[in-house]
Amino acid sequence: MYSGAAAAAVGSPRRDFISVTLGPEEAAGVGGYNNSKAWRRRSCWRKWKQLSRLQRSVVLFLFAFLAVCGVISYTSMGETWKSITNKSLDDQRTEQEIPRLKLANPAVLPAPQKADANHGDYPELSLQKPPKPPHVRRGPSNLQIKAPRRDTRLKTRHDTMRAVEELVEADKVEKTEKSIISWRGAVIEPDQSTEPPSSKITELEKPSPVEPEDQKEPVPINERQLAVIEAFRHAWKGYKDFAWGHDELKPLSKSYSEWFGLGLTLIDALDTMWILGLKEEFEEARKWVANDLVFDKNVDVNLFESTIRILGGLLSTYHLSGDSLFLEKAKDIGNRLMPAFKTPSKIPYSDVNIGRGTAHPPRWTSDSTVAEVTSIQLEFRELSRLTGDEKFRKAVDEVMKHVHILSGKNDGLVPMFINTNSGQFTHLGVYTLGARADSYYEYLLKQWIQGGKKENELLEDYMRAIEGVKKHLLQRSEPKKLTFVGELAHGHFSAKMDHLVCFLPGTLALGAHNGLAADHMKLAETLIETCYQMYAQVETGLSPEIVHFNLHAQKGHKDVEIKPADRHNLLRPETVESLFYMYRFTGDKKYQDWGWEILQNFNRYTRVPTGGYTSINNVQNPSNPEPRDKMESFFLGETLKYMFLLFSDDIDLINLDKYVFNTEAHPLPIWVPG
Ligand code: DMJ
Repeated sequence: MYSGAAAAAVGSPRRDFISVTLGPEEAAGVGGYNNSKAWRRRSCWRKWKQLSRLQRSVVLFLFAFLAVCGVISYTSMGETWKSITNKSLDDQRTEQEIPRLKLANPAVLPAPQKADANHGDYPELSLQKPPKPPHVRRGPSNLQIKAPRRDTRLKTRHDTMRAVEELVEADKVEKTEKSIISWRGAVIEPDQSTEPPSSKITELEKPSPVEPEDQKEPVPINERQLAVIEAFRHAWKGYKDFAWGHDELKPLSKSYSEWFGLGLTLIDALDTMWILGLKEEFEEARKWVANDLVFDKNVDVNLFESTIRILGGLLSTYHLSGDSLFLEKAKDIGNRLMPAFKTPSKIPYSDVNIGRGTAHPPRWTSDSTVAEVTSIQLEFRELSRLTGDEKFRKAVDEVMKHVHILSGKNDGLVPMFINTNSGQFTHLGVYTLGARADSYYEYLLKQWIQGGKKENELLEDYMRAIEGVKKHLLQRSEPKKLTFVGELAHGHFSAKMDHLVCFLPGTLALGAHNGLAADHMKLAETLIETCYQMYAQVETGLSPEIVHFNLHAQKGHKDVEIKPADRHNLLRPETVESLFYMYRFTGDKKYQDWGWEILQNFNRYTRVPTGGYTSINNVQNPSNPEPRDKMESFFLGETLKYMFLLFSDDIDLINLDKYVFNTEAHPLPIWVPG
């Protein structure tokens, strides 16, 4: 209440300050008190008149200001009220909008828990931003950190805003996609090759912003997929009953074999179980990883094999499940493998003792295998991205850079050995796409894809190598004129082809899908036909480990000849792997049918009734294929996984624009620029 004469507020002479005075009685708090309405009105009016014009305007302005504020807050309260009273109506509308906006129930996993608890173990690691949580459609539900239910998710304005942002993002992606020429599932970016080289790999640090994978109704599992699940369960039963926690099942002797003593089959199979939706099996295996998987062991492991199977398997399972246990284990094994890189040339040794932290080459040589030292990159690069620790990536990148400039190649084709002291290729003059060189070519392309197609040296090496294959290694057989990939030894062509080479059609198709030359796809089509014939022309319908093609027509001879030493089958995945890529990119059902034949023949000749599948010694003898009593871990890690994916019509089941498979079929995310 303002009145009277006592200066209460501001005694400044400046005109733009208000000087308010209080009457002596009020100021003193004494005097008569008349509270009649008329008196109050009169008194107010008198006081109003006593104010200067400036004071009056200020007061009026304040009133006006307060009035405006009042109106605004009334409106917003009204909206809140309305939203409360219309809540159910609003909810219904939101529900109806969901399908239209394509935002329904995104299966957003919360960010995988960081491994804070273990910081003490790895003081040098500064954890990077956790990856954007992967979206999951399959897998044990109680291990998924579930998205809130749709109705609660979209209730708040914040969530709606987020949903709209996602929509805008999705729209952007869609627009980008529209500028791309595509055929069923295949993507060709016309100006890929014009992209400027970039060594700024640090830009590529974020995981792909994957679309929620469960937006659509899950595609129902079909009969062939069910047959794969049945096969997996049968194999798993044998492993569980007789080899639990060991490296490989010996299904006939109902026992196991150890290679590294690290539960190789179990780890290799983790993400397969996730993809096949085998909840119980996955949970049980997870428990074993949590309680029994120990890397602090005085044991020599092969760097390449443990990287692709163990590190790769743990990383992909981490991505699919969002469960930080697997990342912790991946970091542990990753760190323990690092001593392998301590060599004079930085080309890693083949073997590491993961308990002692020492590494060494094989006893008889100081050479490493070229495919081995150049096929560990996807895994270590991903480990660096997840942990923020560059040492993993630096170590493997250095190998690639070194090999990139190394002499001794033949039109991009590499020899099979490299010396860990000198860093030079050894045993020059022998070139193959099979054992000891195979995945060098595969990883050139796949690293380029993983890194967002920016590392041009990788692409150059890949393109040159494929030209080298065309120039030196391709031939056609008789009588069917199958195109095959042979070998070159000191200038002499050999019509020998390992089953391992059958990764190539899939890789070529993947390259074409990513914008590389269309003739790569043509070559892929002819080569996969050849790989299929390596099965179809054999008595059991299963391919041997190695075939020799006939270059000249001979009466009564097929294209494929098999030497006695080569007629075993180890349940390998390469042909099925390529069939999967071919089907994904072309939609041609014949690839599924071929895969189905192969699965049936595995069931016919390699299935052991008491559980498990076995490698066989003689693919040419259906009445006695001579079981070898061993189920390799890649049968569960790769062969059955690719079978299941081959029979699926759901291109989002491990979308090939979001994931790249390592050479052991463990999917790792493709990075997008941060
Ligand atoms: C697997 O370990 C990998 O696929 C590797 O690249 C080659 N050998 C086996 C499967 O045949």
